[in-house]
Amino acid sequence: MGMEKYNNVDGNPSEYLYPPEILKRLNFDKSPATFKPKISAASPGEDWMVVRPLQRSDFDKGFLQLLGQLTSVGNVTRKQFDERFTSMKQSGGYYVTVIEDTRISKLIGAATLTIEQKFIHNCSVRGRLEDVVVNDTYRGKQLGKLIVVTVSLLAQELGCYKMSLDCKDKLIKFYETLGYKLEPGNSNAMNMRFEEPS
Ligand code: 16G
Repeated sequence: MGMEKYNNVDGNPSEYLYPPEILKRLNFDKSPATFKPKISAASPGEDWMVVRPLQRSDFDKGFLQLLGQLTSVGNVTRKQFDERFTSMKQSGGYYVTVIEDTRISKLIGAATLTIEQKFIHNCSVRGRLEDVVVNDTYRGKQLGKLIVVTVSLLAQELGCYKMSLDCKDKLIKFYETLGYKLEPGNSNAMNMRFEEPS
């Protein structure tokens, strides 16, 4: 897989958001999650499944429809998608990661790691797990675990001192099995919601 596909920002549809090679380096034995059978980002368990960075062409592979299973997406046009892809890539720190069913060229899972630069902890970086979604018709393939462990190991690989998330109460147990903890006295997520532009 050539780096030219990664570096290209001229609208090449197969262009990656970040270098795909990093995912192959992740050591799944470092995760507290248990996979039965054993799978990883490099070997996701089916030959028709691939775990990879978001590509520009994913607009046509149902990425936004998949996100629509998580929350409101709105009517995002191809131009808006393209501009956001370019802007995420240029600013760095956005690791949108997906699972594709290559038999039908559709995305069936996604999760994002965002990296926040800090002055604290020796100018360290903090990871945030965002927008985790798996197509529920693929139940039983450990895809939720696979995509979350992938981006969590990626956070560690990229030097994050911690990785945080917020989620619905019913998902706490799931994230606990993957190594996330409710820290005593420090486990509240608070939001201030603003009116969204129509
Ligand atoms: C969940 C997601 C968050 C997403 C939000 C959308 C995870 C771990 N958390 O909290 O990333 O942005 O839902 O909900 O995936 P909202 O549309 O109400 O902001």
